[in-house]
Amino acid sequence: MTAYDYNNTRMQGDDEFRDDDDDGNSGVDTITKTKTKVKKPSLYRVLLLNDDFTPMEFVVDVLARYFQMDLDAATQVMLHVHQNGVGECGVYTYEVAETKVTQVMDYAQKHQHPLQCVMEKK
Ligand code: TYC
Repeated sequence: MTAYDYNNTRMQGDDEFRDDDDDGNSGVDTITKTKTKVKKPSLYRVLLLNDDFTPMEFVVDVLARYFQMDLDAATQVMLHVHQNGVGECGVYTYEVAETKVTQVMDYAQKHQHPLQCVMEKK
């Protein structure tokens, strides 16, 4: 009989159980320890790319609308992208980042602007 049984498939627990005498070995308890397995999610940067055609006001609107920036922050990020070619809008878990990219691309397309939004693993 194994005294310790590590079960790595459990998502939470960290429990230590002291069994009853179900091993039939009177006076000897089996301790089962479940190891807690917690993984931090990978993070992704959402980036805006510069182009020569999308109006500055539209980019500021996008940053305020989808990245919860106030007018000052949105203008700063827009100017950074305008001057450097690329800039960070925010950092999110995979699904949130993917949703932001889709929202920005759909919104730009709807308004017939060539604005590009991408994500990259941090
Ligand atoms: N370069 C654009 C212009 O001069 C403005 C712009 C800024 C476009 C940021 C895209 O991600 C962008 N109208």
